[in-house]
Amino acid sequence: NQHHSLVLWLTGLSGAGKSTIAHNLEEHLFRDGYQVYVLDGDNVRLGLNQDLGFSANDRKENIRRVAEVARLFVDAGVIVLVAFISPYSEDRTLARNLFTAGEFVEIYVKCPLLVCETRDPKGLYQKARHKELYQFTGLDDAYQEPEHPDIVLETDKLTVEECVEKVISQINLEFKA
Ligand code: GGZ
Repeated sequence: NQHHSLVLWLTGLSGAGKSTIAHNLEEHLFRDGYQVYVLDGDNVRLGLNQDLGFSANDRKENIRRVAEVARLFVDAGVIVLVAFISPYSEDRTLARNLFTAGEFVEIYVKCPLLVCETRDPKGLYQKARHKELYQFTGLDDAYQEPEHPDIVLETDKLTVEECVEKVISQINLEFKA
């Protein structure tokens, strides 16, 4: 009961709620006494990955580096919450392969494109629709749905709190295993 480090890998469309859920989970786990850290676009794309854009190759490299950083955090004994679109199945598989089976939990933050587009918190979908932004995931770039996610969170049906509870109950089971 002492090796609690793992990766909670959140994947889903822009606006699905990955970062919000990750930060709420972080708070919950921190209060429970766990060492926890969130990796997302805000702290990785602005620094380590500032040389990368949104071409297929850049997204691939983005996810590869994020997975390697997550690996380091797990080695350091931290629960790492990873919140990137991570749209390509192949790249999520490469990420998963850096970890043992119990260390990697794939969480599909599932929300219909139309709902994400309606939320549009940063106005990016609108920009993409107006051709001011290209290769936007879900519009003119692919999002390959996870086929066997460990956890699915339907954010158009559940509150943030319900999503957090669902994850906590699932990973508690893994801790006891
Ligand atoms: C998708 C884009 C794009 C394009 C900028 N496609 O909702 P956000 O704003 O805060 O999150 C999105 C973020 C996606 O970066 P990721 O590193 O998660 O993507 S990937 O895993 O595919 O590498 C969005 C913003 O960056 N954004 N342009 N063209 N999202």
